[in-house]
Amino acid sequence: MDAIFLGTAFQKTKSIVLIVLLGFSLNALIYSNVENSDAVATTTKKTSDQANGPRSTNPAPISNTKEFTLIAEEVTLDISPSKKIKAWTYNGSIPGPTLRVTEGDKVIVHFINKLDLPHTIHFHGGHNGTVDGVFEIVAPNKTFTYEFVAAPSGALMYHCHVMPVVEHVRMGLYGAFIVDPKTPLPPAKEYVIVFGDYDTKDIQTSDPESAFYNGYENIYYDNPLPVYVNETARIYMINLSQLPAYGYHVHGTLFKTWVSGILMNEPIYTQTWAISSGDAAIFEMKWPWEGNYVFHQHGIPEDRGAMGYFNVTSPTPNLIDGKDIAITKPVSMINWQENLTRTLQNATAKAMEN
Ligand SMILES: [Cu+2]
Repeated sequence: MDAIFLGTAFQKTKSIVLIVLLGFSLNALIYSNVENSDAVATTTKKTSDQANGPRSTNPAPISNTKEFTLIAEEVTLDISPSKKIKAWTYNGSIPGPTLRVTEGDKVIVHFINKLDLPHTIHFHGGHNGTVDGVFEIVAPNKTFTYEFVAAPSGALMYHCHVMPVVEHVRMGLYGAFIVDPKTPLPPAKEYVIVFGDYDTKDIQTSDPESAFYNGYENIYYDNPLPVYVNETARIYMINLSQLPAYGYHVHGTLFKTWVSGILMNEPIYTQTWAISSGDAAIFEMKWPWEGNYVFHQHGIPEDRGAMGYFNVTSPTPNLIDGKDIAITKPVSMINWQENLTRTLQNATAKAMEN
């Protein structure tokens, strides 16, 4: 009996060892694919074509090099009509500039740290550990160059990763990193919304007094986002607040959501979609009626500045496709948004104050 029992136990142990070994090899296989950005790019293209349905017939852009310079600098800027704050910024605004590339591009980011403390740039998405922006601390007045191949396609982000990270991010060191798929998405009017927060008394509080889109309280309530009737609005939404996940809600329509902002995911229809800090989503929506359609982070943040609306109007006959309206060509509103943020924030550089 004992011998039989021992034999059975041995067989069972052998099976468990085999299963564990198989699990490890599978993990290793998956992990090595994720680590290899070329593999991610290949996988993404294959699945994103399947996931997003009809595409425009524009030829795929050839991969190339996209080079950026981000300068960490201290400025004084407005985050509401009554709140002027000292901010740490990339290139003088909260958020920093939206970096937009195409999947497969070689991305080169020159970082110059003009602040009095060490800082970094940590990108979300695929890259090797030598350019992760965590352990490669950049001292004051030093520079660092980040270089990697952009993947996967979707709404990603960048931010400082020096501890205490809550303070470094909340002070303003963050921005959107958009990776377009090699096969362009269908035409849409495109907006980038980076959700952030701030507190004038306690920079590390979990209950901040201000919550805002693109660095200014109620920015799109006072300056609504224009969209035409039946024109698709596409929102790249990125959460770099320090708040728990609140739902992004839009009035008058359901919207398509790409979970985590990753285009290889199949989109789903949602009425509200919660995004945690450090995560993102891509939304697409349209309205068959004129009107003002509110969007907000449902709950506490909407009363602290995270409220805006879409102003939907009927197109007039003289509109230019690709400039005013997205019929066969996309319309990017990102420059308009960045100019609006800069105008409202009215930043003053540290050196100029003295
Ligand atoms: Cu920092």
